[in-house]
Amino acid sequence: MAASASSPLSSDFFAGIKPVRYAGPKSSDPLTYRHYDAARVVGGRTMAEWLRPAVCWWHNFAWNGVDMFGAPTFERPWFGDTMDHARAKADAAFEMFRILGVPFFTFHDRDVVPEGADIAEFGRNLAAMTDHFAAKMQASGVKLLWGTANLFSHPRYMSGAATNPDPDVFAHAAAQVKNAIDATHRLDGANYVLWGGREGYETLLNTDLAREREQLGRFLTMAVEYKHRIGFKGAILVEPKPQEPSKHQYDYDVATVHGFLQSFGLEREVKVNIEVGHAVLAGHSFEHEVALAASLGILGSLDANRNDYQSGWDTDQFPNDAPELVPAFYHLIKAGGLGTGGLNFDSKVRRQSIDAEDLILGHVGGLDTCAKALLSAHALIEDGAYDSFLAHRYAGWDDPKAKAMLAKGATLEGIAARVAAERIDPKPRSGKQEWLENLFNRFS
Ligand code: XLS
Ligand code: NI
Ligand code: NI
Repeated sequence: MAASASSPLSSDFFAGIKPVRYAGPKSSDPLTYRHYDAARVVGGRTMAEWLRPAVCWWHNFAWNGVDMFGAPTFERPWFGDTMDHARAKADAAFEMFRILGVPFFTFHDRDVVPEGADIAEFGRNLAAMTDHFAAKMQASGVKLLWGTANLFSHPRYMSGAATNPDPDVFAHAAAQVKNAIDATHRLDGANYVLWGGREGYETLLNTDLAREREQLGRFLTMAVEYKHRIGFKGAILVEPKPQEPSKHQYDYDVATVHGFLQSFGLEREVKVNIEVGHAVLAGHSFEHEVALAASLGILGSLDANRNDYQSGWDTDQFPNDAPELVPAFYHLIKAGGLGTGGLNFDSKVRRQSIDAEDLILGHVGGLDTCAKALLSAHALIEDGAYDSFLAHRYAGWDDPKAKAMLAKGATLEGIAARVAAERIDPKPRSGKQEWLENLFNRFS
């Protein structure tokens, strides 16, 4: 089949690297999984079903190791902006998926094809590459966790995409998102993501907040309407982030996104893709964002990459600290899993990590870290002490008089009368933080 033919630029980039297998916690071979055992059943589901891990296109195959002070450090045979390069990139990507044994991938339109001369050519390139991917997905069994559009790299988007003061930029972004949803739909993607990197401001002095918010709400509504019109079954996800690259983004954190969705009547249509590093940038913990999204019914998917705590920006590193992830995985399991979502490694190797093997090692470590956190959180739940602590702490609310205070018709004066009649005088009770921290440590 022509569409799946390899590019003449294809290489043996990963030559000599064998498929990564599960070898158990005692393994000292760095190219084996010590905790991620895809088929192992934990709490009624396989590890692969809980985690639904995905490799991202941009950091692994498009990023070249550049930073603000230095030139690219990576040499990859597929670097270049032609369709032949794009096909060589796809060959390398699917080879990496095979080595890692991961079931999913994610991509931006711009990661996978050249933009060409105009949006029409960009659309044609993307449609052609979509056919190419479809054949490779069919042959490998690898699936698409989500697709998205890059509405932040090109200079036309420097003042925003949907929130741009220029309506022609809004229109261009709409056309690009339409094409990216089409590609995601054609590939049977489980979700479609919108991350608003430029949807915010650099200075409030040049910004009409009210207008930009309306534009973004309208844009998101049209994306949801389009999804239904074409019969795309995946979830639409917004990825919260407080700042970077813009100084302030409208999708600041889970709570902000939920309020935004409610203003436009989209809270049952759109969920969130929560990124570990973004949660930290927003001044929260990852578990806070996961727990809040689950409680609001908008937990969609996760980007598992962490930040370096000393740097203060989105460093997109592979997760490497399992105990730190246990509280978030507790909430994930309690929520019944991620549904159509998964665990995307929106992570990149450091710019000194120039070997093919480094790409594999990063994912092996990241996946093992998440698998270990899953096992710990599951053991914590099985033990039961934590859940019974929580139940006990709020047990007073099971009392009918307590429930009545929250029911419609309850009034402050009615409650005040009861407090007087029953001489209510609550005594402080310990919050037991140290006991809880020690308990979590026992399972980490
Ligand atoms: C950037 C975001 C981005 C999204 C996809 O910080 O994490 O990579 O995941 O556009
Ligand atoms: Ni990010
Ligand atoms: Ni991300």
